[in-house]
Amino acid sequence: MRPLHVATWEEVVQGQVTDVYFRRTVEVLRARGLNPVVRAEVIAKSLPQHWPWGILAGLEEAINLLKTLPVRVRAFPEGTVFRPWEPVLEIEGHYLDFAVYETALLGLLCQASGIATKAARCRKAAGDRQVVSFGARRMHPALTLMIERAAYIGGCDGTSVVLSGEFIGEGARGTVPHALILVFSWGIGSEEEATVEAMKAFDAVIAPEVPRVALIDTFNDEKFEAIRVAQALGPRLWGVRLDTPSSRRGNFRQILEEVRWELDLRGFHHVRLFVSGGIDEPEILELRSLVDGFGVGTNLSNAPVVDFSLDIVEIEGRPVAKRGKHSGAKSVWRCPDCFQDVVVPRGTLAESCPCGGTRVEILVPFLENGQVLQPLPTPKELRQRVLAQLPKVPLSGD
Ligand code: PCP
Repeated sequence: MRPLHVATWEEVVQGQVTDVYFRRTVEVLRARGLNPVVRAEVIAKSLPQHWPWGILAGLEEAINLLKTLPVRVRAFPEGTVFRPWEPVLEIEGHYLDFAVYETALLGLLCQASGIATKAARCRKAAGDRQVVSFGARRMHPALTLMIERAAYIGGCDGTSVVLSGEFIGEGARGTVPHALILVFSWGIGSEEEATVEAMKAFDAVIAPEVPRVALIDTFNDEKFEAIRVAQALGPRLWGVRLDTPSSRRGNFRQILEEVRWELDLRGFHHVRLFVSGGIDEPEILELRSLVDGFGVGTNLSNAPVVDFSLDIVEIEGRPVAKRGKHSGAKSVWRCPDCFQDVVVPRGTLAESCPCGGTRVEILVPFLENGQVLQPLPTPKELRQRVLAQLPKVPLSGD
């Protein structure tokens, strides 16, 4: 019985999550006694939506898988900025020892890196404004921890799912759903007072350290709801959330300016504005001067995947690659000052950067026959690693 239609860890480790042509390839090569030592590297030749850079994520899971195999692995540390054509991971070993794991390996890196990169782009667009991952409900729940970990590493300030909060070590964040206001409208027999009464109850029942964020678009005009709930909760109101339905959204910025004006006019300068519903980079850039926080759902959890591929580039020490790929083992050197990279044949020294900086190698030994050679930082540490790099990369490739 498989209540959730997902593969188990055991099935992944047994190589069952594999495209059948890998299994047949193993059969043919084994039958012909061909099992050379190869190097295979993971690169993306381009990135979605003309992204000039990506954030590598999913590496911890990839290492958990690869450490069950007799292979050597070099990789960029998780949370590292990468660019097209840079090998972010390289496997060295007998081809038959890892052939069937290509499908699962790429799946672990492609999806998580897409989400982490989108989160980092939203982070950059938002500046010091809050960005919270609200997208778990758009994806299969078996993926929630991966999705929200990648969103957090990429730079989100928090995630909405309880279990993700425990997994990441950063308590789950949220406001209130429309359902709370709707049920209160029934409970008190009034739609007019439902938001205020629901928030008063929230304030009375929920632990004081939880920010009081009132959802103000359920029944009435956001401006008047904001004033009413601010008058009801006063200094205990952290903010108001506008999830205004698209049919009523019109000029969202003007609605927010109006709410801000009316709140400030009445001394509620402390009440922050939080928006959600269809939020992506353009909305963040347009509203960040006015809004204190963004709830990003679909555009984060359904971020485009990074089109990583794994290709053999060396067989028994001889450089060889398919058309369209560069053969041979490589090194990637990055200048910490100008943040520019060079990809060179492995063993080529490239310390000195034209900017005067001293480059360092970023494709580092990670695994040797089951031994993990690098620390696997916590999500918090990985997030800090990403935040430290973001000032050095542009939002657009122009
Ligand atoms: C949605 C819910 C999600 C937000 C919006 C993500 O509001 O709050 O977290 O939206 P997105 O996928 O468009 O970015 P509703 O669907 O109105 O749900 P609720 O009443 O539960 O807040």
